[in-house]
Amino acid sequence: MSVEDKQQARHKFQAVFSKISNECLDYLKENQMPSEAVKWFDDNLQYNTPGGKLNRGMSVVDTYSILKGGKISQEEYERAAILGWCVELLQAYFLVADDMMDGSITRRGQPCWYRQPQIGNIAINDAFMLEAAIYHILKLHFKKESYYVNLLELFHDVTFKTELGQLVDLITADEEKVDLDKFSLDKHHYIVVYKTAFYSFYLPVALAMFMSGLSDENLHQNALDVLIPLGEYFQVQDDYLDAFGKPEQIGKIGTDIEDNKCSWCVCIALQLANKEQRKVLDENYGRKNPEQADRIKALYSEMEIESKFKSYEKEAHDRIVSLIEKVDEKSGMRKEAYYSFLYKVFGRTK
Ligand code: GPP
Ligand code: MG
Ligand code: MG
Ligand code: MG
Repeated sequence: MSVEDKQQARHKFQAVFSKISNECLDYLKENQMPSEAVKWFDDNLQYNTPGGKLNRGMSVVDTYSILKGGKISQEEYERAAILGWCVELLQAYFLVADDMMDGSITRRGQPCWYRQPQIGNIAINDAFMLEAAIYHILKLHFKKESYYVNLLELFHDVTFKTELGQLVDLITADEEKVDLDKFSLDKHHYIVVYKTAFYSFYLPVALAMFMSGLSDENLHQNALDVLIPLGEYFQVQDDYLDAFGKPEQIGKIGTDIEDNKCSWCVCIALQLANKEQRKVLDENYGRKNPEQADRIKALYSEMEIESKFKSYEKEAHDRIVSLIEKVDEKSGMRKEAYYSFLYKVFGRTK
């Protein structure tokens, strides 16, 4: 797809957001909310929902279109896009809350929502409202569909799984007492599969599958077999970019080292460290002091974590391609649906 085509696809998708955000605001008006509350929710929706890469949301449309053989009507486009925006609302809900829990500074190139003047802890309620908007929109547009309960169960289950991952992420990152023995690649695997892979990769594809009548459990299990490894790879990239990406490019300032996170980078460093390097890790990781975080970054360079990441990336790419190649297209699933996802994330720099 050319840059112009991509831009156009983004605009078309964004147009659907105006419609669903207005439907959410109408609900507040029907409930006689004071105008300043309607404005507050509008600002919350606009600030937190449409400004990201939109990969997750647009993947619902792309996958649905691939499953339907490439041609879909305007009406079908709109319905798939509405489900896509529900994924983006879920993402917005998670990010508003995650930034508070991680004490982050910026997101998508602007201050995190909770850091805006006048917002602070109200952001907790704002996050809940972004989540509630999902179910309001699903009811408005999908209540009559035979797969409505499947959609509801899917959103609920994926949300619960993400929260499990977030819990392990948080309790493995004790900020009072740094104990690097708690970290391992196995622990990391669990955290990233749960906190990221289900909602970012399985959810968009599963929504498109339900919408196109593919609800067989085995088929969904097959989708998980490809999409969970893809999601794991995506979160390893996120961990890598947290330490090595430029804030102007990734739109956020990394906090994993200061937050004592069980990141892929520190897990690899721990595996390879000699005695002195381990000492540097023990004495500097997980501290709020920027000089200590810089010491860890210098150690990562010395230990060539960047080149370890490049090798991991190649290995993960080849492994995922071989998983995709195993897909049985007679089942109704299409390899192209997975490849389009892989191309969106492979080698990303933001
Ligand atoms: C990404 O973690 C995971 C999430 C955003 C899920 C949060 C889940 C909740 C239940 C709130 P991250 O902290 O590495 O993301 P980022 O680097 O974008 O802050
Ligand atoms: Mg975070
Ligand atoms: Mg986090
Ligand atoms: Mg991160």
